[in-house]
Amino acid sequence: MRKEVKEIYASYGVDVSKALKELAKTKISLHCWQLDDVNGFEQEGSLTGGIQTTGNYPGKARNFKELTQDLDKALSYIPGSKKINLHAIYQTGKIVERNEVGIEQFKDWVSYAKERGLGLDYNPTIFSHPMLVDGLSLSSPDEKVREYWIKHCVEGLKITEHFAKETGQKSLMNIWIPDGLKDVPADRLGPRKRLKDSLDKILAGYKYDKKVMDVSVESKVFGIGVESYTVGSNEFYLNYAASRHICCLLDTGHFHPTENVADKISSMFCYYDKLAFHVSRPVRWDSDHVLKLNDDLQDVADELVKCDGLQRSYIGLDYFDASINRIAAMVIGARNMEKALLRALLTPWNLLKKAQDNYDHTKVLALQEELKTLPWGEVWDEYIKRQGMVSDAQMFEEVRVYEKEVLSKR
Ligand code: RNT
Ligand code: ZN
Repeated sequence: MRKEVKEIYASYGVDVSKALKELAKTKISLHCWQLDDVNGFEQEGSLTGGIQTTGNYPGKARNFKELTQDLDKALSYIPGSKKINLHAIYQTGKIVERNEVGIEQFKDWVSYAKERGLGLDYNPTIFSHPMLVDGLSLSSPDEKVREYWIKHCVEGLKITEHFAKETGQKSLMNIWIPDGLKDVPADRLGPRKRLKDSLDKILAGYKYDKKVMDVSVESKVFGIGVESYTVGSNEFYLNYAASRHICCLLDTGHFHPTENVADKISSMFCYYDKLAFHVSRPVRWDSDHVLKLNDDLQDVADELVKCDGLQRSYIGLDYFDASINRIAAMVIGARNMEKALLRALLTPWNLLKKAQDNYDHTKVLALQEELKTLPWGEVWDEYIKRQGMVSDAQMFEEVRVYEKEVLSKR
């Protein structure tokens, strides 16, 4: 990085070294499911629950060995503090029923994470399974179905606490369910009351250590096949999480396409100490495209920085593209998250806020636009170098070689 770059930012009151330090300690949870199209190790079944992967790019990881081999490759290009986000379907060893999945099934992952100094997050997998009767789980009218999934989540609390204690890093257990209806419901309230009751039973099912882990609930607006009604809507979970003192998770793909998810962050920080995120890129719907460094992503990163939310948020990524090289997909998306955070950290928010409070909206606009052409790319290159990593271009070349030498032979 040229010496002038630091000076340019300093002239706006921005300390580049401080920004780089803050970025390096901000944890990003990398979703293992990008590497195998949300398949997991239980079976080669189809993905159900209103989510879909499209594409059939060769070389998909088929087991723990291949997945961790690919993950290691991806991690070698992702700078910063990292955690791995797991789903119950990534259980290893002797495969057990979902409601039996426990610590034992994740000992391989715990050793993997500890050897690399990584944190771990956990998600009960409440999709792609026959116990989703008529697509319903925790809100099902059938008590047996609800109990099955409640048990799965209670076991999940123990797994998550174990992750935190073993890795020495805070862990998040996130609950997402696909429950909903294709057509206009006869009863909207009934399923929601049942979901509320099921969640209460989960939270009462195991007294987890709140100092080491959090639980979050993830809302959605609709899914494929459940277009008319989603039981776990945004309003449902926002109120549930606030009243139970747990985290509310915002997935940036789970809102109406013209809704600004970034705008929700400051409202939520007025009432919550911490937030959780699945950063994704919706294209016309919740399509889970790989993150691009676009305005939507930048807006989310900016809000997190402005709200002093970086160390108070669980930032997880959630995209899965099966039509391109999966390792490149994971790395490009993760690097874009980091780039957006870097740009946000290099922004003189104090100057901008002051101009707004002085009713100087012309200055706000002028400054916002002026900042766009500052040499943040050089700061990014410096960050990558300090992290001992190669450039974007070099990364792409190396992933191509890996594709030829490893992936294409699967
Ligand atoms: C689905 C949700 C959910 C999943 C992952 C696999 O719409 O976003 O978070 O993508 O749990
Ligand atoms: Zn999500």
